Amino acid sequence: MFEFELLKKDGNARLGKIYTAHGEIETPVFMPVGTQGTVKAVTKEQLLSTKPQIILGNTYHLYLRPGIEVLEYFGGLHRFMNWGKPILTDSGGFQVFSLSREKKKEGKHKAEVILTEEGVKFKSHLDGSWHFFTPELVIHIQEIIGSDIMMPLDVCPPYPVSHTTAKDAVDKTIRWLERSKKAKKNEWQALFGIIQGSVYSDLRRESAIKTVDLDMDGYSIGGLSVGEPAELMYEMTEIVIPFIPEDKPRYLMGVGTPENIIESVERGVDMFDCVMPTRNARNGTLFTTYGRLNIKAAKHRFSDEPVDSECDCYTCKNFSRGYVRHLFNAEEITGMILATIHNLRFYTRLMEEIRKSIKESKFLEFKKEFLDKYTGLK
Ligand code: PRF
Ligand code: ZN
Repeated sequence: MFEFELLKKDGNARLGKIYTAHGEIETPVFMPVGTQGTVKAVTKEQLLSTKPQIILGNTYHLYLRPGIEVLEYFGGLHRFMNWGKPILTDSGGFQVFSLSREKKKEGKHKAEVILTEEGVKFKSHLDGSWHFFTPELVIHIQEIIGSDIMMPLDVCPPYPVSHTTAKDAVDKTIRWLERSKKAKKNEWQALFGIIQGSVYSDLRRESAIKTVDLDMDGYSIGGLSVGEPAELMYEMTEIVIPFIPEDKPRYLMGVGTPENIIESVERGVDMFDCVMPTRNARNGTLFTTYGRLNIKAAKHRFSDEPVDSECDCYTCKNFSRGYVRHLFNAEEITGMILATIHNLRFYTRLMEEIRKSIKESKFLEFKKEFLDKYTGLK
């Protein structure tokens, strides 16, 4: 029920197709983030108007709320949220660590994550209650959620981190992947392996080799885009890609900006997810052909132009920058909705153009054209 087909290469950039129980996905693909069973600020119909192929959900959040009993009662996440297309779920490995770090920064609590060989004990960001995730439980939860693509529980260290701690994270992530694979019951759901190793080349190589040895349905590159310079992220991606078999999809987790995505596609990445289009939309930062703009700025007050004249989204077809700016300044919810629709369509259109350029063997030409405009070189 899960398959990947490599259709064409242009340099290292790849055009492919993923087959899942809930339909096909053309790659390279961007997956909008729907952490809590909704892509924030849009209804299913509004989301569909941006032409997404797959969305992402989070095991951590869905387990805490509404909880697995509710998800089981409703027959899984697809049925619960009335979403017929594919869903990928993240394991919670990353959220457990990053949400606790956020709290630490706020100076609110002490030790909130306890890492052992068995699993990870963590405090809920909602009510402070303690929970214990094991690789087996995280697979079980994702089988109740019924996602098409599951992620195993992993250890994602912060940046920077010592070689020793990064090595521990790699080793634990591998041992947990073996346990995840054994725990998996449903044939139709895919399970990826997650490559860790921070910014250490030797660890990245070791992690890639050992993860690929376990013959997973696809391979995620984790532990990047956590504050390291973009060049290091590209370097680490370049190191692991040659170890991943050509006939399996590669997913760069939590990435990124349009520039990050283009650079990573060039290096052979097939799948991306990021809160960037949706989160930025809600604070008034919009992506356009000529770069980002802050729609709240006074200069848009009398603008009768669409947000992006080259965009075919509902927002750009119907409203002016001046109107969207007004909605933001008046704190009307519709502002966030219109901005989210636009940003999501900007990202899916970017991926459509990337795929077209690979199909026509013009990826590098596309890259130059896109970046010249986007970064203001015109
Ligand atoms: N692991 C998991 N999810 C993730 C990451 C990771 O390393 C990242 C890193 N950018 C984003 N999401 N499980
Ligand atoms: Zn638009």
